[in-house]
Amino acid sequence: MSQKLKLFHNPRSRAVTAHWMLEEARADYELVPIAFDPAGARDPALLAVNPMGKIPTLVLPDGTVVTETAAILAWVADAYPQADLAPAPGSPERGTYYRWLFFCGSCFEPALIERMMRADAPPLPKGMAGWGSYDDVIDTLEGTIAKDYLVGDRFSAADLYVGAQLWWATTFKAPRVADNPAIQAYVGRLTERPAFRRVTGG
Ligand SMILES: N[C@@H](CCC(=O)N[C@@H](CS)C(=O)NCC(=O)O)C(=O)O
Repeated sequence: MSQKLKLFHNPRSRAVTAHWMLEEARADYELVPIAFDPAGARDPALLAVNPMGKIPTLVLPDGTVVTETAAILAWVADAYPQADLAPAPGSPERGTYYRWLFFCGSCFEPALIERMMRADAPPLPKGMAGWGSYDDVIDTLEGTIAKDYLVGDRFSAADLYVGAQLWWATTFKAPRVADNPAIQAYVGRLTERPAFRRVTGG
């Protein structure tokens, strides 16, 4: 059995975030390229491990499958403690770290998708939508990223995820992101990191 981690990957997908994380951790991994079929057919090798047919999907050497970007980042951070990408379990910073790591998938991403893909529809009721509203999400992020890092005074997987999503949102000109000097300064600091440049070829 291969001792390497396997990341199902496409360079134009959320798998870039997981790839960036594996590079930050200096993990031993291989990429399994996944092509997107315009007709929507999913790769059978991917479906065999993840019935959602989604990437990123990470397969561990023992065959365990980890899906969902936040889960992959949390797993990698804990598996490579020497890379110092997460505060120690039980430390006061751990709660803040989890908060921002999970904010992306629970709040930022659905809010962004609602705003970009349902721009003409009335906003969903704030009390029902788990992310409240796009503007609440952006206000919250703006207040948080004013300091260099989300957790304490150093880079963590939470910055990697928030930074990757803000960078991704910038590429398609998301309102209040692409034209926001504080957000762009934060994204700029993170995307200068050598590991990010290695995965994006920048
Ligand atoms: N909840 C997943 C979302 C993953 C996802 O939607 N990935 C997209 C690529 S960015 C995908 O695999 N799309 C291909 C498809 O659904 O066929 C995560 O956070 O990782």
